[in-house]
Amino acid sequence: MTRLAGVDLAVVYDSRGEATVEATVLLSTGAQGRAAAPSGRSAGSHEVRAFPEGGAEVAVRIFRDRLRPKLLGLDASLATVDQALVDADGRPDLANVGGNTATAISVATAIALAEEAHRPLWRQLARPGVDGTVFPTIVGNCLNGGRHAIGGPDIQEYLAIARDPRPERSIRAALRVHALVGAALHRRAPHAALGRGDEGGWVAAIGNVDAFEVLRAACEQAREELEIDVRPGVDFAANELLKDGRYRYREQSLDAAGQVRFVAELVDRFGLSFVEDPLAEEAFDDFADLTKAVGGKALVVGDDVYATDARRVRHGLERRSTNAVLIKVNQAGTLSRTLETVDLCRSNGLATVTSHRSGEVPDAWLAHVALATGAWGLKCGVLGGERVAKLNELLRLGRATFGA
Ligand code: 2PG
Ligand code: MG
Repeated sequence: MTRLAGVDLAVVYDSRGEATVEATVLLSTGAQGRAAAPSGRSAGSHEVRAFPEGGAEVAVRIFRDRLRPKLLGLDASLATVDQALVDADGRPDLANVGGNTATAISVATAIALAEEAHRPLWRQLARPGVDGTVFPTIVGNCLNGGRHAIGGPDIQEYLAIARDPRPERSIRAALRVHALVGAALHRRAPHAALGRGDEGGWVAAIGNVDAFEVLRAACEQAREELEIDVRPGVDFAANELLKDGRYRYREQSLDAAGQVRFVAELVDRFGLSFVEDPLAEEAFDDFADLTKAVGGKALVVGDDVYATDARRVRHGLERRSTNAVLIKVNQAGTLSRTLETVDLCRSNGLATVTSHRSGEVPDAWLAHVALATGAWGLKCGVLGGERVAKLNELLRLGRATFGA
Protein backbone atom coordinates (compact mmCIF):
# COMPACT_ATOMS: atom_id res chain seq x y z
CA MET A 1 0.00 0.00 0.00
CA THR A 2 1.31 3.46 -0.89
CA ARG A 3 1.80 5.66 2.15
CA LEU A 4 2.30 9.34 2.81
CA ALA A 5 6.06 9.34 3.45
CA GLY A 6 6.61 13.09 3.73
CA VAL A 7 4.62 16.30 3.82
CA ASP A 8 5.74 19.88 4.32
CA LEU A 9 4.16 23.31 4.25
CA ALA A 10 5.84 26.65 3.64
CA VAL A 11 4.91 30.29 3.12
CA VAL A 12 4.82 31.59 -0.45
CA TYR A 13 3.18 34.74 -1.87
CA ASP A 14 0.08 35.22 -3.96
CA SER A 15 -0.46 37.67 -6.83
CA ARG A 16 -1.38 40.46 -4.39
CA GLY A 17 1.87 39.91 -2.53
CA GLU A 18 0.05 38.41 0.44
CA ALA A 19 1.36 35.36 2.26
CA THR A 20 -0.25 32.00 1.57
CA VAL A 21 0.91 28.37 1.88
CA GLU A 22 2.41 25.80 -0.44
CA ALA A 23 2.44 22.07 0.35
CA THR A 24 4.90 19.40 -0.77
CA VAL A 25 3.85 15.76 -0.54
CA LEU A 26 6.08 12.70 -0.93
CA LEU A 27 4.65 9.21 -1.37
CA SER A 28 6.40 6.02 -0.28
CA THR A 29 6.82 5.13 -3.97
CA GLY A 30 8.88 8.30 -4.51
CA ALA A 31 6.16 10.25 -6.37
CA GLN A 32 5.85 13.88 -5.34
CA GLY A 33 3.33 16.68 -5.60
CA ARG A 34 3.46 20.39 -4.87
CA ALA A 35 0.61 22.90 -4.78
CA ALA A 36 -0.13 26.33 -3.35
CA ALA A 37 -3.53 27.70 -2.34
CA PRO A 38 -4.95 31.06 -3.48
CA SER A 39 -6.88 33.64 -1.41
CA GLY A 40 -10.07 35.59 -2.01
CA ARG A 41 -10.84 39.20 -1.12
CA SER A 42 -14.60 39.22 -1.63
CA ALA A 43 -14.78 36.03 0.40
CA GLY A 44 -18.24 34.79 1.42
CA SER A 45 -19.03 34.16 5.06
CA HIS A 46 -19.87 30.48 4.40
CA GLU A 47 -16.52 29.47 2.97
CA VAL A 48 -13.92 27.82 5.17
CA ARG A 49 -11.45 30.13 6.94
CA ALA A 50 -8.34 30.38 4.77
CA PHE A 51 -5.96 30.66 7.73
CA PRO A 52 -6.03 30.19 11.47
CA GLU A 53 -5.85 33.37 13.54
CA GLY A 54 -2.46 34.95 12.76
CA GLY A 55 -2.28 34.06 9.04
CA ALA A 56 -0.01 31.91 6.90
CA GLU A 57 3.01 31.89 9.25
CA VAL A 58 0.87 30.57 12.11
CA ALA A 59 -0.66 28.01 9.71
CA VAL A 60 2.83 26.64 9.01
CA ARG A 61 3.63 26.42 12.73
CA ILE A 62 0.38 24.62 13.51
CA PHE A 63 0.99 22.27 10.59
CA ARG A 64 4.47 21.33 11.82
CA ASP A 65 3.48 20.97 15.48
CA ARG A 66 0.07 19.37 15.28
CA LEU A 67 -1.02 18.37 11.78
CA ARG A 68 1.98 16.69 10.19
CA PRO A 69 2.28 13.92 12.82
CA LYS A 70 -1.34 12.95 12.07
CA LEU A 71 -0.71 12.71 8.32
CA LEU A 72 2.62 10.88 8.08
CA GLY A 73 2.26 7.17 7.36
CA LEU A 74 -1.37 7.40 6.22
CA ASP A 75 -2.66 5.38 3.31
CA ALA A 76 -2.05 7.76 0.40
CA SER A 77 -5.54 7.99 -1.04
CA LEU A 78 -7.17 11.35 -1.56
CA ALA A 79 -10.21 10.33 0.50
CA THR A 80 -8.05 9.23 3.47
CA VAL A 81 -5.83 12.31 3.44
CA ASP A 82 -8.76 14.72 3.04
CA GLN A 83 -10.70 13.06 5.85
CA ALA A 84 -7.62 13.23 8.10
CA LEU A 85 -7.32 16.96 7.39
CA VAL A 86 -10.97 17.56 8.32
CA ASP A 87 -10.74 15.35 11.43
CA ALA A 88 -7.53 16.96 12.60
CA ASP A 89 -9.18 20.37 12.43
CA GLY A 90 -12.36 19.35 14.20
CA ARG A 91 -14.36 22.34 12.92
CA PRO A 92 -16.38 22.37 9.68
CA ASP A 93 -14.89 25.76 8.73
CA LEU A 94 -11.33 24.42 9.20
CA ALA A 95 -10.42 27.46 11.29
CA ASN A 96 -7.93 25.51 13.40
CA VAL A 97 -5.56 24.30 10.70
CA GLY A 98 -6.81 26.68 7.97
CA GLY A 99 -8.61 25.98 4.69
CA ASN A 100 -5.59 26.96 2.64
CA THR A 101 -3.40 24.42 4.47
CA ALA A 102 -6.00 21.73 3.74
CA THR A 103 -6.38 22.85 0.11
CA ALA A 104 -2.65 22.88 -0.57
CA ILE A 105 -2.10 19.42 0.99
CA SER A 106 -5.18 17.95 -0.72
CA VAL A 107 -4.15 19.18 -4.18
CA ALA A 108 -0.47 18.25 -3.67
CA THR A 109 -1.59 14.73 -2.69
CA ALA A 110 -3.72 14.41 -5.84
CA ILE A 111 -0.78 15.62 -7.96
CA ALA A 112 1.52 13.04 -6.35
CA LEU A 113 -1.05 10.27 -6.91
CA ALA A 114 -1.41 11.28 -10.56
CA GLU A 115 2.37 11.19 -10.96
CA GLU A 116 2.51 7.76 -9.38
CA ALA A 117 -0.17 6.51 -11.77
CA HIS A 118 1.63 8.13 -14.74
CA ARG A 119 -1.41 10.07 -15.77
CA PRO A 120 -2.39 13.71 -15.93
CA LEU A 121 -4.06 15.25 -12.87
CA TRP A 122 -7.38 15.71 -14.70
CA ARG A 123 -7.60 11.95 -15.33
CA GLN A 124 -6.80 11.23 -11.69
CA LEU A 125 -9.78 13.39 -10.66
CA ALA A 126 -12.10 12.70 -13.62
CA ARG A 127 -15.80 12.36 -12.76
CA PRO A 128 -17.84 9.49 -14.23
CA GLY A 129 -18.46 10.06 -17.93
CA VAL A 130 -15.75 12.71 -18.33
CA ASP A 131 -13.24 11.81 -21.06
CA GLY A 132 -11.27 15.06 -21.15
CA THR A 133 -12.29 16.08 -24.66
CA VAL A 134 -14.94 18.66 -23.74
CA PHE A 135 -13.25 21.95 -22.92
CA PRO A 136 -14.69 24.68 -20.73
CA THR A 137 -15.96 28.05 -21.86
CA ILE A 138 -13.45 30.74 -20.94
CA VAL A 139 -14.75 33.26 -18.42
CA GLY A 140 -12.19 36.05 -18.77
CA ASN A 141 -12.00 39.15 -16.63
CA CYS A 142 -11.66 42.30 -18.77
CA LEU A 143 -12.52 45.14 -16.40
CA ASN A 144 -12.13 45.17 -12.61
CA GLY A 145 -14.14 47.04 -10.03
CA GLY A 146 -15.37 46.68 -6.47
CA ARG A 147 -12.84 45.32 -4.01
CA HIS A 148 -10.52 44.14 -6.81
CA ALA A 149 -9.74 47.67 -8.04
CA ILE A 150 -9.09 51.19 -6.77
CA GLY A 151 -11.10 53.84 -8.61
CA GLY A 152 -13.14 51.50 -10.84
CA PRO A 153 -16.89 50.76 -11.03
CA ASP A 154 -18.81 49.34 -8.02
CA ILE A 155 -19.48 46.10 -9.88
CA GLN A 156 -16.58 43.69 -9.33
CA GLU A 157 -16.03 41.94 -12.68
CA TYR A 158 -16.90 42.60 -16.33
CA LEU A 159 -16.29 39.30 -18.11
CA ALA A 160 -15.83 37.97 -21.63
CA ILE A 161 -17.64 34.63 -22.00
CA ALA A 162 -15.86 32.86 -24.88
CA ARG A 163 -17.36 29.56 -26.01
CA ASP A 164 -15.71 27.23 -28.51
CA PRO A 165 -14.88 23.50 -28.53
CA ARG A 166 -11.20 24.36 -29.02
CA PRO A 167 -9.49 26.13 -26.13
CA GLU A 168 -7.02 27.99 -28.36
CA ARG A 169 -9.98 29.72 -30.03
CA SER A 170 -11.90 30.60 -26.87
CA ILE A 171 -8.74 31.87 -25.16
CA ARG A 172 -7.85 33.98 -28.20
CA ALA A 173 -11.33 35.51 -28.19
CA ALA A 174 -11.20 36.38 -24.48
CA LEU A 175 -7.76 37.97 -24.93
CA ARG A 176 -9.05 39.96 -27.91
CA VAL A 177 -11.96 41.33 -25.88
CA HIS A 178 -9.55 42.32 -23.11
CA ALA A 179 -7.40 44.23 -25.63
CA LEU A 180 -10.42 45.89 -27.26
CA VAL A 181 -11.82 46.98 -23.89
CA GLY A 182 -8.44 48.58 -23.06
CA ALA A 183 -8.34 50.41 -26.40
CA ALA A 184 -11.91 51.67 -25.94
CA LEU A 185 -11.22 52.91 -22.42
CA HIS A 186 -8.14 54.75 -23.66
CA ARG A 187 -10.14 56.36 -26.50
CA ARG A 188 -12.80 57.55 -24.04
CA ALA A 189 -10.20 59.30 -21.83
CA PRO A 190 -6.94 59.62 -23.81
CA HIS A 191 -5.15 61.60 -21.08
CA ALA A 192 -6.19 59.46 -18.13
CA ALA A 193 -4.00 56.72 -16.73
CA LEU A 194 -5.33 53.21 -17.30
CA GLY A 195 -4.52 50.60 -14.67
CA ARG A 196 -5.11 46.92 -14.09
CA GLY A 197 -6.83 45.37 -11.10
CA ASP A 198 -6.26 42.32 -8.92
CA GLU A 199 -7.42 39.90 -11.62
CA GLY A 200 -5.67 41.55 -14.57
CA GLY A 201 -8.75 43.34 -15.92
CA TRP A 202 -8.53 47.05 -16.73
CA VAL A 203 -9.33 49.66 -14.11
CA ALA A 204 -10.78 52.99 -15.26
CA ALA A 205 -13.02 55.71 -13.85
CA ILE A 206 -16.16 54.62 -15.62
CA GLY A 207 -19.80 54.23 -14.54
CA ASN A 208 -21.31 50.82 -13.83
CA VAL A 209 -23.64 50.85 -16.84
CA ASP A 210 -21.23 52.60 -19.26
CA ALA A 211 -18.75 49.81 -18.62
CA PHE A 212 -21.28 47.27 -19.93
CA GLU A 213 -21.55 49.26 -23.16
CA VAL A 214 -17.76 49.16 -23.63
CA LEU A 215 -17.73 45.40 -22.92
CA ARG A 216 -20.67 44.69 -25.25
CA ALA A 217 -19.04 46.57 -28.15
CA ALA A 218 -15.71 44.77 -27.60
CA CYS A 219 -17.42 41.36 -27.54
CA GLU A 220 -19.32 42.17 -30.72
CA GLN A 221 -16.16 43.25 -32.53
CA ALA A 222 -14.19 40.18 -31.37
CA ARG A 223 -17.10 37.93 -32.39
CA GLU A 224 -17.15 39.38 -35.90
CA GLU A 225 -13.37 39.43 -36.35
CA LEU A 226 -12.68 35.92 -35.07
CA GLU A 227 -16.03 34.25 -35.73
CA ILE A 228 -16.01 32.89 -32.18
CA ASP A 229 -19.00 32.99 -29.83
CA VAL A 230 -18.00 35.58 -27.22
CA ARG A 231 -20.54 37.48 -25.13
CA PRO A 232 -20.55 39.81 -22.14
CA GLY A 233 -20.89 38.54 -18.57
CA VAL A 234 -20.61 39.91 -15.05
CA ASP A 235 -19.80 39.08 -11.44
CA PHE A 236 -21.69 41.59 -9.27
CA ALA A 237 -20.22 40.18 -6.03
CA ALA A 238 -23.48 41.60 -4.69
CA ASN A 239 -22.66 40.73 -1.11
CA GLU A 240 -20.16 43.57 -1.21
CA LEU A 241 -22.85 45.99 -2.48
CA LEU A 242 -25.41 45.14 0.20
CA LYS A 243 -25.51 47.61 3.07
CA ASP A 244 -28.44 47.91 5.50
CA GLY A 245 -30.67 45.79 3.28
CA ARG A 246 -30.10 47.69 0.03
CA TYR A 247 -27.79 47.15 -2.93
CA ARG A 248 -25.82 50.38 -3.08
CA TYR A 249 -24.21 51.73 -6.25
CA ARG A 250 -22.75 55.18 -6.78
CA GLU A 251 -25.72 56.10 -8.97
CA GLN A 252 -28.57 54.36 -7.12
CA SER A 253 -29.60 52.14 -4.23
CA LEU A 254 -32.02 49.25 -4.78
CA ASP A 255 -34.05 46.87 -2.65
CA ALA A 256 -33.97 43.16 -3.56
CA ALA A 257 -36.88 43.37 -6.03
CA GLY A 258 -35.27 46.45 -7.63
CA GLN A 259 -31.96 44.61 -7.93
CA VAL A 260 -33.68 41.64 -9.64
CA ARG A 261 -35.33 44.06 -12.12
CA PHE A 262 -32.06 45.97 -12.69
CA VAL A 263 -30.11 42.78 -13.41
CA ALA A 264 -32.83 41.42 -15.73
CA GLU A 265 -32.78 44.72 -17.66
CA LEU A 266 -28.99 44.53 -18.01
CA VAL A 267 -29.25 40.95 -19.30
CA ASP A 268 -31.67 42.08 -22.02
CA ARG A 269 -29.99 45.37 -22.89
CA PHE A 270 -26.42 44.06 -23.14
CA GLY A 271 -27.05 40.41 -24.01
CA LEU A 272 -25.31 39.14 -20.85
CA SER A 273 -24.90 35.38 -21.00
CA PHE A 274 -23.37 34.91 -17.52
CA VAL A 275 -24.49 36.61 -14.31
CA GLU A 276 -22.61 35.70 -11.13
CA ASP A 277 -23.67 36.66 -7.61
CA PRO A 278 -26.28 39.21 -8.68
CA LEU A 279 -27.74 38.90 -5.16
CA ALA A 280 -26.37 38.53 -1.66
CA GLU A 281 -25.31 35.27 -0.02
CA GLU A 282 -28.55 34.53 1.86
CA ALA A 283 -30.92 35.60 -0.92
CA PHE A 284 -31.90 32.10 -2.17
CA ASP A 285 -35.45 33.20 -3.03
CA ASP A 286 -34.43 36.42 -4.81
CA PHE A 287 -31.98 34.31 -6.82
CA ALA A 288 -34.91 32.06 -7.77
CA ASP A 289 -36.92 35.09 -8.96
CA LEU A 290 -34.07 36.20 -11.18
CA THR A 291 -33.43 32.68 -12.52
CA LYS A 292 -37.12 32.42 -13.40
CA ALA A 293 -36.88 35.69 -15.33
CA VAL A 294 -33.55 35.23 -17.18
CA GLY A 295 -32.49 31.59 -16.66
CA GLY A 296 -33.56 30.72 -20.21
CA LYS A 297 -31.07 33.15 -21.76
CA ALA A 298 -28.24 33.44 -19.22
CA LEU A 299 -26.40 31.37 -16.68
CA VAL A 300 -27.23 32.60 -13.19
CA VAL A 301 -24.18 31.55 -11.19
CA GLY A 302 -24.00 31.24 -7.40
CA ASP A 303 -20.65 31.92 -5.75
CA ASP A 304 -20.86 33.31 -2.19
CA VAL A 305 -24.40 31.95 -1.85
CA TYR A 306 -23.09 28.36 -2.11
CA ALA A 307 -19.42 28.69 -1.12
CA THR A 308 -18.83 25.32 -2.86
CA ASP A 309 -20.72 23.67 0.01
CA ALA A 310 -22.92 20.70 -0.99
CA ARG A 311 -25.46 21.47 1.77
CA ARG A 312 -25.98 25.00 0.50
CA VAL A 313 -26.24 23.78 -3.10
CA ARG A 314 -28.95 21.31 -1.97
CA HIS A 315 -30.84 24.22 -0.42
CA GLY A 316 -30.51 26.13 -3.72
CA LEU A 317 -31.70 23.11 -5.70
CA GLU A 318 -34.88 22.89 -3.61
CA ARG A 319 -35.62 26.54 -4.32
CA ARG A 320 -34.40 26.52 -7.96
CA SER A 321 -32.19 29.43 -6.98
CA THR A 322 -29.70 29.28 -9.87
CA ASN A 323 -28.86 27.21 -12.92
CA ALA A 324 -25.10 27.22 -12.26
CA VAL A 325 -22.61 26.97 -9.39
CA LEU A 326 -19.15 28.50 -9.04
CA ILE A 327 -16.59 25.97 -7.79
CA LYS A 328 -13.61 27.15 -5.74
CA VAL A 329 -11.48 24.47 -4.08
CA ASN A 330 -10.36 26.62 -1.18
CA GLN A 331 -13.95 27.65 -0.39
CA ALA A 332 -14.59 23.97 0.38
CA GLY A 333 -11.12 23.28 1.82
CA THR A 334 -10.38 19.90 0.21
CA LEU A 335 -10.65 18.36 -3.24
CA SER A 336 -12.93 15.62 -1.84
CA ARG A 337 -15.45 18.17 -0.56
CA THR A 338 -15.17 20.07 -3.86
CA LEU A 339 -15.82 16.93 -5.90
CA GLU A 340 -18.81 16.06 -3.70
CA THR A 341 -20.33 19.45 -4.58
CA VAL A 342 -19.46 19.00 -8.26
CA ASP A 343 -21.09 15.54 -8.32
CA LEU A 344 -24.24 16.94 -6.73
CA CYS A 345 -24.39 19.65 -9.41
CA ARG A 346 -23.74 17.19 -12.23
CA SER A 347 -26.45 14.78 -11.13
CA ASN A 348 -28.98 17.61 -10.83
CA GLY A 349 -28.30 19.43 -14.09
CA LEU A 350 -26.55 22.45 -12.57
CA ALA A 351 -23.67 23.78 -14.68
CA THR A 352 -20.37 24.23 -12.83
CA VAL A 353 -17.76 26.94 -13.34
CA THR A 354 -14.30 26.22 -11.92
CA SER A 355 -12.87 29.44 -10.52
CA HIS A 356 -9.67 31.14 -9.47
CA ARG A 357 -9.41 33.59 -6.56
CA SER A 358 -8.47 37.24 -6.81
CA GLY A 359 -5.19 36.55 -4.98
CA GLU A 360 -3.85 33.71 -7.14
CA VAL A 361 -0.75 31.56 -7.22
CA PRO A 362 1.11 30.78 -10.46
CA ASP A 363 0.06 27.10 -10.33
CA ALA A 364 -1.76 25.44 -13.23
CA TRP A 365 -3.73 22.71 -11.42
CA LEU A 366 -7.01 24.62 -11.71
CA ALA A 367 -7.16 23.87 -15.46
CA HIS A 368 -7.09 20.14 -14.62
CA VAL A 369 -9.88 20.53 -12.07
CA ALA A 370 -12.03 22.21 -14.74
CA LEU A 371 -11.40 19.46 -17.28
CA ALA A 372 -11.80 16.63 -14.74
CA THR A 373 -15.16 17.90 -13.54
CA GLY A 374 -16.63 18.50 -17.00
CA ALA A 375 -17.01 22.15 -16.03
CA TRP A 376 -19.17 24.36 -18.22
CA GLY A 377 -16.64 27.13 -17.65
CA LEU A 378 -13.17 27.98 -16.40
CA LYS A 379 -13.02 31.39 -14.75
CA CYS A 380 -9.37 32.28 -14.31
CA GLY A 381 -8.86 35.77 -15.75
CA VAL A 382 -6.93 36.38 -18.94
CA LEU A 383 -3.92 38.49 -18.02
CA GLY A 384 -1.18 38.29 -15.39
CA GLY A 385 1.25 35.36 -15.07
CA GLU A 386 -0.86 33.64 -12.41
CA ARG A 387 -3.92 33.69 -14.73
CA VAL A 388 -2.03 32.88 -17.96
CA ALA A 389 -0.49 29.82 -16.21
CA LYS A 390 -3.95 28.22 -16.15
CA LEU A 391 -4.82 29.21 -19.72
CA ASN A 392 -1.51 27.91 -21.04
CA GLU A 393 -2.13 24.60 -19.27
CA LEU A 394 -5.55 24.40 -20.92
CA LEU A 395 -3.86 25.02 -24.27
CA ARG A 396 -1.50 22.10 -23.59
CA LEU A 397 -4.42 19.87 -22.66
CA GLY A 398 -6.22 21.02 -25.81
CA ARG A 399 -3.24 20.03 -27.94
CA ALA A 400 -3.35 16.56 -26.42
CA THR A 401 -6.93 16.26 -27.71
CA PHE A 402 -6.93 18.24 -30.97
CA GLY A 403 -3.26 18.05 -31.98
CA ALA A 404 -0.85 20.95 -32.52
C1 2PG B 1 -15.14 35.99 -7.06
C2 2PG B 1 -13.67 35.83 -6.81
C3 2PG B 1 -12.85 35.51 -8.03
P1 2PG B 1 -12.44 36.56 -4.66
O1 2PG B 1 -15.82 36.77 -6.40
O2 2PG B 1 -15.67 35.27 -7.89
O3 2PG B 1 -13.15 36.25 -9.15
O4 2PG B 1 -13.14 36.90 -6.08
O5 2PG B 1 -11.39 35.57 -4.92
O6 2PG B 1 -11.90 37.89 -4.20
O7 2PG B 1 -13.52 36.03 -3.77
MG1 MG C 1 -17.71 35.78 -7.46
